[in-house]
Amino acid sequence: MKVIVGKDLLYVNAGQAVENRVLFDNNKVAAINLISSPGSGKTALLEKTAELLKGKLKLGVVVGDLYTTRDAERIERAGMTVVQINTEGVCHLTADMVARALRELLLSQLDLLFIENVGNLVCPVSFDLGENAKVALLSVVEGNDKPAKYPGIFREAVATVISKVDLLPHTDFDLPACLAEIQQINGEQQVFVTSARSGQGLSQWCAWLEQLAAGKAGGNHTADNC
Ligand SMILES: Nc1nc2c(ncn2[C@@H]2O[C@H](COP(=O)(O)OP(=O)(O)OP(=O)(O)O)[C@@H](O)[C@H]2O)c(=O)[nH]1
Ligand SMILES: [Mg+2]
Ligand SMILES: [Zn+2]
Repeated sequence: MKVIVGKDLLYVNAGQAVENRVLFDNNKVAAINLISSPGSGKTALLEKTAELLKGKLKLGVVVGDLYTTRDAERIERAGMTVVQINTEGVCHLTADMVARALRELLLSQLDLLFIENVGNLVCPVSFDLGENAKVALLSVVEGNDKPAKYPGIFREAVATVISKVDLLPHTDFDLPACLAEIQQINGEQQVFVTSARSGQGLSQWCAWLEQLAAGKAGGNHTADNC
């Protein structure tokens, strides 16, 4: 009987992630792995980002969901090229799933590729997808204690998006305490305080994305604010 342990799976995943990364590099596409708890606002952020970067960057999305195509439909309506991965119950994306999705995309025609991971703050962190940057989302309705309770993603993230700040007055979320905790875990990362509802913080977020894409393209892109 052959038993495959998690370590082997991660080893296989790492190999495929290297191949994905080569593909992104060859096509000069910046790939972002968006990771958060279910419902933190990943798709809403992408919908707004599409609106704000329209005409500036060519955006594509690979979206992971356990079953439905609801997010893909929203992303398509927002005007982005999208490929849906249904994981059939698996609670994270793997590099192999992403590789199969990439076959459905014309990467050479994109500047930025978002990979919306399955809503889950824990195991997606362990699976390298070949992305250039992991971005964490944390909404203010989840509680400001989350960075310390789930430090893995906040340690690895190049940026954290605090989302739904329009709801701040209705919660006991301590924003300064949360920002301090994120800083303590990883002081190198960018933090964006945002609302997809009011638009707060999204111009800074989009400017950062433009910089990221420009870096990947070798400086061919402009870095206008959106
Ligand atoms: N008030 C407010 N609601 C938001 C904001 N962003 C998202 N929402 C709402 O939060 C809910 C979840 O948003 P989604 O964008 O679907 O979240 P998600 O992280 O993509 O969810 P999963 O893909 O299921 O993990 C929806 O009802 C959104 O309308 C925001 O900035 N402010
Ligand atoms: Mg979503
Ligand atoms: Zn998982």
